[in-house]
Amino acid sequence: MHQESVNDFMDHVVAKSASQYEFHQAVREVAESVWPIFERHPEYLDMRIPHRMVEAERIIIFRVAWVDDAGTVQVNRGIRVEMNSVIGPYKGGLRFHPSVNLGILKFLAFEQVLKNSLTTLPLGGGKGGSDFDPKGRSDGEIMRFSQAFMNELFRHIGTHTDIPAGDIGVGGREIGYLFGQYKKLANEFSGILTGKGVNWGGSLIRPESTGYGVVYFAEEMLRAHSESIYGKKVLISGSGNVAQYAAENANRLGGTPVTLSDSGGFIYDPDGIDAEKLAWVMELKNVRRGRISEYAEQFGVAYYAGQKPWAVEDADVALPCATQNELNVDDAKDLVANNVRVVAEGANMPTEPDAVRLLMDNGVLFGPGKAANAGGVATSGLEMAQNAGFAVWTREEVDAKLLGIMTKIHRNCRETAAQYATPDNYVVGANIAGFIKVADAMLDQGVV
Ligand code: NDP
Ligand code: 2IT
Repeated sequence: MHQESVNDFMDHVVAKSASQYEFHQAVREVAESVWPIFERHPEYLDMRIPHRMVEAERIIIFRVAWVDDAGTVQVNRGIRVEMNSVIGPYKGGLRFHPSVNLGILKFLAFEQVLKNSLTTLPLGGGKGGSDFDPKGRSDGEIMRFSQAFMNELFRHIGTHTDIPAGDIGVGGREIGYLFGQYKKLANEFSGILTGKGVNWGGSLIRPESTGYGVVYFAEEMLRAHSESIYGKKVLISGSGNVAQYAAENANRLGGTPVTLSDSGGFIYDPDGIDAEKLAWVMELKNVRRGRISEYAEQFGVAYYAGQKPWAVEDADVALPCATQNELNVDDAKDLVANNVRVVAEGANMPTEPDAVRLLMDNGVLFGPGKAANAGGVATSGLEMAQNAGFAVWTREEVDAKLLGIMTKIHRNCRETAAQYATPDNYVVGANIAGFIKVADAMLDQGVV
């Protein structure tokens, strides 16, 4: 049976999920990494582990009907992909964005399974969301939509079954409304979401954790080559949760973040986006919900409408922290031409496959999202542990645990990569290490 090739397998995947391009992209990368291990481990193919891993355990698709401020009835689609629960309950974020569809959520859920496996914590994988567009919506509309979304989702989640969190378009505000509605419907105060407010069961450092973690991971990549982020110029895309705290941690470690972006364009601040400017960005984005172009007016720097930050010269580190496929092969050529040392993915799958190849072929250290951005979900796991033990840990405790986890993930990727490729091949390292833990658990638990 193990004569089947990656291409045969991908034909099967594509036939069963036509037009789910992002899902095909995510699965192909993993299949290409793990196929060589089937020589030594034919049992994985004999037991159809890859075929089972690409089939979600369960997908819930539901209508979300709600009334906007003008009194108009709005209808959106809600989805929760419960991908794999072999090493723990389904865990993964909710995305509210007009581009959300089943293929995007399946790619995110598939990545999440392997990412959560790497975190060292007992977390399965899932992802959900809606095609609801929060842009321009009032707080009241966000609340009513979130409540309507939870009116169905509450049946399917639970502390030992499925624990959603935030992602694009879902931050502290939305988690609050979702949690309040869950509590009303279930008549129970329990940790069924992570990213909660710190006064009502949330963990300190969870908002910071994805951005902090990606910078800790980039630092580990540099340290493996006797370098550090200290004094280095850092390009960041996005200006949401992940981008903001990536910039904060780059500053903490002595780097200089110089760009931020949103879907309108990017700003370039050659003097660095320091703590004071970052506080202004957080107010802009998290309170006033404005556009990053306003930064350029506020601080007298350049704004590049409709462009991405990857061509900025003399940069050392690039952290794509916005969305999938935001860094293409031409962007990768710019990064190589500018001698960038490290690309670490804060977003999920922001780098297109041919761009990944070009970067790695040219000696750029490349940290794939499922390893580099795993600090967010790992800290969600720490929030779950605190909730389960009625405990509240300090900032310092959680930050130290986050750093420890990122360091372990980095070491695991390098050690695994060294067995099958070269230590610097973090793609192969992350995919194989993440896969083996899930695959072995699936073998242990039988054909289900
Ligand atoms: P936010 O909603 O807080 O911020 C998203 C940012 O990305 C915004 O600046 C947004 O700009 C920009 N963006 C979104 N879609 C697009 C697009 N199609 N084109 C250009 N820019 C876009 O989300 P997060 O910061 O939470 O998430 C960012 C990335 O990180 C996502 O890939 C997410 O999956 C990933 N991630 C998030 C984790 C978390 O804990 N939050 C954990 C691990 C990964 P605009 O406002 O103009 O749309
Ligand atoms: O992509 C991700 O890892 C997240 N959006 C965070 C998931 C979580 O459950 O904290």
